[in-house]
Amino acid sequence: MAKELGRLLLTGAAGGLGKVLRESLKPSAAVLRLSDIAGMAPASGENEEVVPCDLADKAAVDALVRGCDAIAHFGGVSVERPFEEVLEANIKGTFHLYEAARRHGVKRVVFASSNHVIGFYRQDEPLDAHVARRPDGYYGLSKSFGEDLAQFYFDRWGIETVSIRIGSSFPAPLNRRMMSTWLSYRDLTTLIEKSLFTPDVKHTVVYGMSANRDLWWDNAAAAHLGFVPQDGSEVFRAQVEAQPPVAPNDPNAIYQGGAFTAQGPF
Ligand code: NAI
Ligand code: 15L
Repeated sequence: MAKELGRLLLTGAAGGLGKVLRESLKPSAAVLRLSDIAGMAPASGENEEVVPCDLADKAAVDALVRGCDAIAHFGGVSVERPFEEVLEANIKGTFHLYEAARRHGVKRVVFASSNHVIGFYRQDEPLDAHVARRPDGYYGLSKSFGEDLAQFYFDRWGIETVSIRIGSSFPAPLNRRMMSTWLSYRDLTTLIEKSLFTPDVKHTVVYGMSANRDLWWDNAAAAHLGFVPQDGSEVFRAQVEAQPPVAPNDPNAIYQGGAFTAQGPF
């Protein structure tokens, strides 16, 4: 049983991961405040609050954060999109969230960063959490900005963040690349719990991946979180390798960020 916060804000609650976390993070807080710009199922019982909000609206985000003890920030544009869309939801939106955290004394954020902050590294280059970032698009740039915001708000205001560079979190890996990047929902939930409740995390960067066979990322710098993944992509290998082979010049076979490295211009 995880420790319990008073009120935990989950942004992106209507999204693919948000719907999963709405259930799996229940034991982490007395009240889960669920927010998204998209429609959400109504609150069920006293342990949930549903608060629609556009992250681009600074005043609305300020009101959203008031009264919360910690934030799991999963809302925003989650794929490569035109810069103007990414700017509003991810760059301004994450700034609004940290400003509200500062104003209302929130001391812990879990930030859903992404492997696309390092997407232009090749798949044969092993990385740790300290490598220079190589974002693979506007989306990756926005997550890189989010990690810098997290560091700044720790250095200036003492707000602690765990930035989780999530690989590919889906029920199963969808292609060969995701055999390396896959993160099960169970392992994602454990990693968020560790990120919420480990003392003294400062700004920690951790790669969000399960115990897959062929890993590109080294989490030694985040060992203090005590995250030990329980799942692995190997059980899906036969079904993934039944797919047609990927051409050697396909970005999915070359770069850690896969197809994201070749999207746009819009
Ligand atoms: P998703 O696209 O299903 O969910 C994102 C949610 O954010 C959506 O419900 C959307 O309505 C909401 N949103 C978008 N713009 C908003 C705005 N202006 N104001 C408020 N809410 C807004 O994405 P998913 O897969 O659930 O990912 C959740 C988070 O995790 C995202 O931040 C994504 O970048 C990150 N992530 C996910 C990965 C994955 O494999 N699922 C991998 C790496 C990062
Ligand atoms: C991400 O950052 C996306 O949000 C998700 O939809 C996946 O595409 C994932 O990265 C990935 O790289 O597989």
